[in-house]
Amino acid sequence: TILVIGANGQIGTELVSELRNIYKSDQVVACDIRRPDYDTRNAGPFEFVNVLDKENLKEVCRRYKPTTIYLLAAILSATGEQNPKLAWDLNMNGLLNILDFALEFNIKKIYWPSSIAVFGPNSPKDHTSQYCVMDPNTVYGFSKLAGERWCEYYHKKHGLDIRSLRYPGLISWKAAPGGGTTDYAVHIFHDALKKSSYNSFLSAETRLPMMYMDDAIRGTIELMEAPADKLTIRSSYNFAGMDFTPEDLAAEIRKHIPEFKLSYISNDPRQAIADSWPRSIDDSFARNDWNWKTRFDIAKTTEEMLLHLKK
Ligand code: VAH
Repeated sequence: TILVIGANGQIGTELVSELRNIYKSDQVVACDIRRPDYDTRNAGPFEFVNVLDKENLKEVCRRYKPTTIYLLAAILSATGEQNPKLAWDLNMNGLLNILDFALEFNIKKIYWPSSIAVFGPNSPKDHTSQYCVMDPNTVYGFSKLAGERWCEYYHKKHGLDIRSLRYPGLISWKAAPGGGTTDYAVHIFHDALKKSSYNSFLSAETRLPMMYMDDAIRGTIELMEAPADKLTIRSSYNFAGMDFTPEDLAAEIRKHIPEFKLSYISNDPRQAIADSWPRSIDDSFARNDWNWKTRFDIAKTTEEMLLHLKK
C-alpha cells in the first residue's frame, strides 16, 4: 500500500487520483486531518492522520503496512509567516516522524516535497543552480532546507530511499492552493472568469518559477519510478516548468478574455517573500538523471486552466 499524507491539499488531491489510476484504488490510502471531498476524486480508503501524533501514525502504519509514503502535509510560505513556530513544528517534526517510522516499519520509499523557497535573497536569481548560496528567510523556506539535509542524511546514514523535488509555484484547478506566495497564479484565473479582472498581490514585474499541476504530478511519479542508481541527488532536485510575471500571465489571459484587467495591491507581505526567491531555475540534474521534460508552457497552461474552470 501507498500512504499519501496531506491528501486533501493542492498536490495531494491530484496525486491520489493519479496513483489510484495507476495502482488499485484500495492500495492508495488518502490521509489527512480533514475529511476529503469524495465528489472530486475516485473513492478509496481514507484515514485521519496527524503527522505530529506518533500513536496515530503508528496505528495506521500497523494496519496498512505501507511500502511507500508521500508526506505532503505542510504549512506554506505566506501562512507560515503568520505562525512561524507552528510552521516549523509541522514541517520539521512531521518529516522527522515519517523518517523514523520509515526505518521502524521498513518502508521502501518515501517522497517529500521541497520548494524553490529554499533559495534566498543572496542566491543567484536567474537559472538558479542546484548548488549555490542558500539563505532562505522564510520559516517555510528554512524548514524545507533543513528537511532536505535530513533526507540526505537518512539516505546516507540509514540507506533510506527518499526522493524529493523543489517545486516551483503550482498552477491547478482541482483543489485550491494552500496559503503560498505563488497562489496569485491560480486566483487570477478564477477572477478572470468571474469578473474579467484581478487585483494582484505581487507586482507587475515579479517573475517566479511556475509549473502546471499535470507536469508536477507526472514528474513526481517519474522520479519515484526512476531506478535508484540513476539518482545523484538525495536532498531535493531543482525542478522547472516555466517562469513568468503577473503581466505576462495577464497578456496570455487576454488572448482568451480580451477585456481582462490586471491591477495591483501595494504593500502585501507576500511581495517581499517573492522578491527573495529565484526568477528561474536550472533543473539540469533532473533532466540528466531521470529525463525530466516539461510539457506545459504559459500558453498551454492558460488554455487548460480557463477551459476546466469554465466547466
Ligand atoms: C509557496 N507555493 O508559495 C509555495 C511554494 C514555490 C513556492 O513552495 O509557498
